Amino acid sequence: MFDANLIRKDFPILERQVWNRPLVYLDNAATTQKPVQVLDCIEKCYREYNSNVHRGIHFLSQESTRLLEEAREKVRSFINAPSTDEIIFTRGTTESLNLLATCFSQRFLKAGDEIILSGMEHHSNIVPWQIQAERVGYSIRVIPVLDNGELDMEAFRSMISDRTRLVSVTWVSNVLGTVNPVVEIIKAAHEKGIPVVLDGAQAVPHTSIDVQALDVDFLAFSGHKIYGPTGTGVLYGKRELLEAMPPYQGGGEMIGHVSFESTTFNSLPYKFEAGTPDYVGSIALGAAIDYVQALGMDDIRQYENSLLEYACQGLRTIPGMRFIGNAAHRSGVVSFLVGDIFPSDMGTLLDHLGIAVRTGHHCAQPLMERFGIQGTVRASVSFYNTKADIDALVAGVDRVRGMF
Ligand code: C6P
Repeated sequence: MFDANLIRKDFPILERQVWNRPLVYLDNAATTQKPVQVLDCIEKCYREYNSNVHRGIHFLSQESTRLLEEAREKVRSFINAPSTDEIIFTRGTTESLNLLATCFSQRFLKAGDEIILSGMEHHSNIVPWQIQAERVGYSIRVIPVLDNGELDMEAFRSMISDRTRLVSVTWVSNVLGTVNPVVEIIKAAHEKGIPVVLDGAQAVPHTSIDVQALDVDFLAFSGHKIYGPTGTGVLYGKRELLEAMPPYQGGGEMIGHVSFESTTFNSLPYKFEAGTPDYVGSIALGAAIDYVQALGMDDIRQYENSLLEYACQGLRTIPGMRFIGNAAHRSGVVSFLVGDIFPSDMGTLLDHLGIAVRTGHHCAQPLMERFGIQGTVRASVSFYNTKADIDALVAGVDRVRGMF
């Protein structure tokens, strides 16, 4: 049985009081809290194993290298990638997407080409492509978002052309919670031989992933959103694409041989991991993956979906409530506005009741423009949240409404 109250005992921060009230943490889409298993792993790494990886012949270096590569194997198995060579450790989704935009554009894109993004992308899946589009001369087409917060799939199909070279979309919207039809998107793109990138930042923490069953070409996600340390992340890519791409950054570890005349590069995945990596972070990300796998990703999905549904039911009863996004398939987050209360006012007053939510544009300004709003109030759930947290949110929102 899934027992959130028991699980909460693994998360010391959830015991905190804020403004003399028990913390109700509903900002999990921004970052998740860390279980003692991850905190202990970080401490143990620095206390017992700390030594630079892939560089030392000595005992500690061999040990930390082994632990890092074991963590890579945990990530591989977690997303069912064919090989650890295809798992690149990064600083997070943002760095994964910047790496990809830079290296993919350099190798595969030219002036006159097109790539397709969607209207619900986080800035991390817009700006890196824009920077490269300006440099290379390709153009960006945008899948429109329907009023209910779903992608206009008909429009998507009609914008695939002979010039399309890549589709890069978010799996789950960090604002709307929409779970996009990624199987359909990948199938439509692959029928024309076009590779697909999935921004998995808001999907990977909430559902089980199988990159081979999906046949997705690239997947980016952040460690800190899946109970791991900040500054960690992953880029998965199919071997043949990664091999064809040039390196992202130059420096230690990514080389084969260096001379002033020419340099050869290391094999995958190290070609894309220049410099001393955050090996402690990645090892602790492995501990986070162990943790969520022990809970079971399917159970996590079911529990969180029921909590989200419970939240929507409660919030719906509040006069003046307007949900932003009503897609048939949703995950993780609920965004809303109440009457004409500014989201930041709602967020500040909720905070004084001990309730942490995020307010604002959520790094998705084009989506805000699409809905003609400045921002939203967003509550986002984790498996350690309870119905009591949701009751506190609903009561808090209603109380704030009553103040205006
Ligand atoms: N969204 C949110 O509160 P980083 O910052 O690199 O870990 O993740 C970037 C990112 C990329 N794509 C999506 C869909 C995301 O949701 C995020 C991060 C957080 O919604 C912080 S802005």
